[in-house]
Amino acid sequence: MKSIITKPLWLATALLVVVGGSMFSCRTTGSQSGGISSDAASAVYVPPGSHDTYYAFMSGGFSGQVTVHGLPSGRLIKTVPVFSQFPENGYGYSEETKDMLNTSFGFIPWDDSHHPQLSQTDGVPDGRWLFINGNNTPRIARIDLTTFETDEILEIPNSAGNHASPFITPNSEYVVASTRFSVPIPQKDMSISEYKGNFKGTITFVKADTPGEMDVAFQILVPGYNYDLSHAGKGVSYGWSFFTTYNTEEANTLLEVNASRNDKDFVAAVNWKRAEECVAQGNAKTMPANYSHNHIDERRIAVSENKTSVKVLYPTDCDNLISFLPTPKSPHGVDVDPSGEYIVAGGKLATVIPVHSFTKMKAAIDAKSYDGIVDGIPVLKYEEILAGEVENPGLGPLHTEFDGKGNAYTTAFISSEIVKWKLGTWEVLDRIPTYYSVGHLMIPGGDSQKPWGKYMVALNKITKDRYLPTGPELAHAGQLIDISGDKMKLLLDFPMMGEPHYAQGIEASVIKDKQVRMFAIQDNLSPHAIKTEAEARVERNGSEIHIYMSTIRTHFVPDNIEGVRVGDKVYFHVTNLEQDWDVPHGFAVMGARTSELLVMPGETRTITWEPQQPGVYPFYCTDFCSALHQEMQGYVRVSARGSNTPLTYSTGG
Ligand code: RUQ
Ligand code: CUA
Repeated sequence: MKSIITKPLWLATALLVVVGGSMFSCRTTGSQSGGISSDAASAVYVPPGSHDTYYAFMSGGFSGQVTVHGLPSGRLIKTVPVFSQFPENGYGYSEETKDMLNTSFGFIPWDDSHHPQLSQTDGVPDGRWLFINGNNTPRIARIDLTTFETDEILEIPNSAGNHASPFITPNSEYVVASTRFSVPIPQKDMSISEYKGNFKGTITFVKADTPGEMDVAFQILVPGYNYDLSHAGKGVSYGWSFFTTYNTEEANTLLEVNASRNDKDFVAAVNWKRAEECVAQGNAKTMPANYSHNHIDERRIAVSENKTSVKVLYPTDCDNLISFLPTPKSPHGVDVDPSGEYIVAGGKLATVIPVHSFTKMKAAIDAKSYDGIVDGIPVLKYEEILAGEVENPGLGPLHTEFDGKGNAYTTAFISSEIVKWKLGTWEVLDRIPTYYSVGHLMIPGGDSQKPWGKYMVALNKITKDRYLPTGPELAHAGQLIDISGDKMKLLLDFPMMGEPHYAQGIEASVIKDKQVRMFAIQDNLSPHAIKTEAEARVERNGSEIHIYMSTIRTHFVPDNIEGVRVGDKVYFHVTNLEQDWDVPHGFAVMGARTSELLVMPGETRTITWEPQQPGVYPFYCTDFCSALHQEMQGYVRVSARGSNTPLTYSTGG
């Protein structure tokens, strides 16, 4: 969400002049510590040997990954590869995982990940799975939180820029996906100047509650706006999901000016329970589509299937499916309070934070009190559905989270601060500067029905002077803020990977005792597994060499292999026979054009190698596994093309 920085300067300047302040300029020259209180150090100190009390899942932004930090320490404890290849463990390189990155465009080794979402039961994060969107080539991934591995990725058809995603419904029924960029649907070759009225958006509901079976339940065809963010209704608004739009002008060029003309854009309120009825009644059209569904099966191998159609609902074929809630001024985030009654929009160019009332919205829909109808979608009246407006909320409000104690916290990007305000009275209670240009914020459970309202993390786009400088690109960072008292207190800065977007947090106890420690070797269903060293072997099949190799502290079997020729394709099928927690072995061979393999206890992983020249090539274990780790090695002898060196290998013991 870097685009806001490049918002026309005149806008930012105008807003600053209107408010008559120069908060931004004095902030940027402010003190380094930025008002850290004296007890901050002890509040974030997690003594050596102790655990943090929360897991925080951070989007890896343009790294395409997820990072896991502990709170309150901020310590980075894991990188989970999702949409990008990861040479550290072979994700996306090994034969068992590379199909996770299949799409209808072929193999795509990168994406831009924005919004992690924890699975929920009854509106509360339950610690089973984490979902995250791929923004560039529209996809949604599922991470299993017993292994911290990505085990499913679904591509989203009829979408372009999967930004309003994957915002989950309260029982993990659906994760949503909505197109940021409207495009011709179905795609075709046409002039961009014909955008208005011809390009369309889609809002997609993906079935999410069964691992391995993510699929598009239905899509809704919507006008050609930009769909930006979303959150599901809960409590009283259970059964609804809300999506912000901007560019209701349907401009196709110079959006920074042309999409900022309308005084109000819309929050689209989608009644997904109603959508289910319409689909069940056969009101959806089946449309050809081409998209991939990838998942890790019981063999722990990625399988990729190609899907060929989707169900599309037109709002004209399903009454009361969507309503448009007029919302000032290119809204960005949309957040629903723990009760489900208040729908808070972050009008990034607005001077107030508008809060819609779900009850009033329902009444207006029932009374058919419309301002007009667009493509079958009624537009409600702003004043009629408004619960209240937060005045003087800071400049450039973007995202809001809740503490479960009746308070809301909104980030203000332009004035670099977080503003605390009260639900119901809309009065501003407190404000705290952030360093700098805060985008999202995260309170563990802060978008659910039961926030753990103790800490808040500000997710900043710019850090300027906060860290040691590192050339042209500086650290991205989170800032931990104590929200347990009346006044917010800054506790800690900590750097993060990629550009931070959204994050999720959960009490550690929900997850930490459910961890898979190893895979039982007797249950290893890989067709390339060996269960004992005695099964280790090398087989030639034409120009393919299959090496069935075992690892255990501290040797490979086989460790010496001869008879490989230039022109062969060599498959190293490495099975880790260890049955102990935290004893992976690594594998790397000189000249391989892939990555290393990191093989977990009881698991089999395969990497391919095409030797280019005759010689003797060492391989070794890359993970320091014991005192004799440096002894864990072997050689492959490679002979010239057509040579008759016999195929031999050591059998150990
Ligand atoms: S965005 S800084 Cu990509 Cu979630 Cu709002
Ligand atoms: Cu195995 Cu080092």
